[in-house]
Amino acid sequence: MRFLTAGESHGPALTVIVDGLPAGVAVDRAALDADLKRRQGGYGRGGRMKIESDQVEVLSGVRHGKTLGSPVSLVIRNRDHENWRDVMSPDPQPPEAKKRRALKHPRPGHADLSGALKYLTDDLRDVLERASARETTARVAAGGLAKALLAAAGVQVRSHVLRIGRAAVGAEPATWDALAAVEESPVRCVDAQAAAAMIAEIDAAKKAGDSVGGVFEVIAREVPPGLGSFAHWDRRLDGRLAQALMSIQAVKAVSLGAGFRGGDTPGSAFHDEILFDDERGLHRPSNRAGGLEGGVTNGEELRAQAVVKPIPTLLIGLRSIDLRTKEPQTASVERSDTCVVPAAGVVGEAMVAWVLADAMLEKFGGDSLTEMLEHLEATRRLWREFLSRRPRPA
Ligand code: EPS
Repeated sequence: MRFLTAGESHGPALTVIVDGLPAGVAVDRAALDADLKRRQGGYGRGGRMKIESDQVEVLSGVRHGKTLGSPVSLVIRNRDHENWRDVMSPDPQPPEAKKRRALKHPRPGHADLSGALKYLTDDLRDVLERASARETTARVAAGGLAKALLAAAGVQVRSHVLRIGRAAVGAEPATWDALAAVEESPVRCVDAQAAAAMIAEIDAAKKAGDSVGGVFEVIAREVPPGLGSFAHWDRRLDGRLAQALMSIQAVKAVSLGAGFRGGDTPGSAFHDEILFDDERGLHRPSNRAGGLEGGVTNGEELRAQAVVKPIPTLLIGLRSIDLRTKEPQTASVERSDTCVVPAAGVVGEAMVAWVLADAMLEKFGGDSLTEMLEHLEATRRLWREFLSRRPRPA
């Protein structure tokens, strides 16, 4: 499977073309829109989200609620575009239109400067319009289709916030059932006390004209074992998940399972022992590996975390320069969010769902969902046989 997004933050729309989905996947537009709405929410978002009310339009690849196997194209309109028609027009404009929203002072941490050097432009709007995390709305729509495929195979994906600034949940991993309630939390956190502290962190940052980052976790359940491969670097599923999560705007670090603890914990206290009994079958008393060993899923819950940096648009401008005069200048200030960590978790779900759906198709394959599910069922039967085999006593 592959998907390609297009669209600028203040252009007419975001578009995504999803290719390679099998036929017969149920497409529930209300479910896609619900994810778009979750992505728009979270405490700490700015004024833009009051303007937008993201909804998916399906242009192709779906008929009567099911995918056809042909490319699925989706569009999400930018309502704010109304206010930016001349600034974002594809046609030549008088100089005033170009000047009206020109940005000359690159924001440290944003793509502004690296993009200006890459494209040799001193109007940073040419860069930030596409670099903007607005693009993630298209990813969430694509991820919604991946989630639909996974759901048919019994795989579910959820996310929650572990940290915002100095406020964090305890070290104990959140249970799957606790995750159901996070949508009621303004910061998508399982722990009410930690959530209150997170909100205080966002309030303090906002008051100071600053921004604040954090950490989210994505968890997938009922992931079949054997997805990915240890045979080649680019087929290892841990690497593919890390790439997908790292590619989310503002993500600066990714870990799987107990990840960073692997650097300071002895092997005996880090690895998950392997147990078997007749009642529970194969099982593991812990899951510090986060559901992956050797770049291959092992049947445990998949757990991935990502660190989201504080977003680079600050009201207290950091030191920068005017790209035209090279004189010192305070970095440009745009309307902005204070914190996007709760929203980033929803994007993380989409990216993890995408990678898992792709890996499912790789292993179980087929042009229709029916074929894929039959192959999965047959493989499950083989696993059961494999695990019940024992040599006869001599
Ligand atoms: C963003 C800047 C803000 C955010 C935007 C990402 O937009 P604006 O400049 O229009 O106020 O709200 O995020 C979204 C629009 C979104 O849908 O997530 C940036 O520069 O990255």
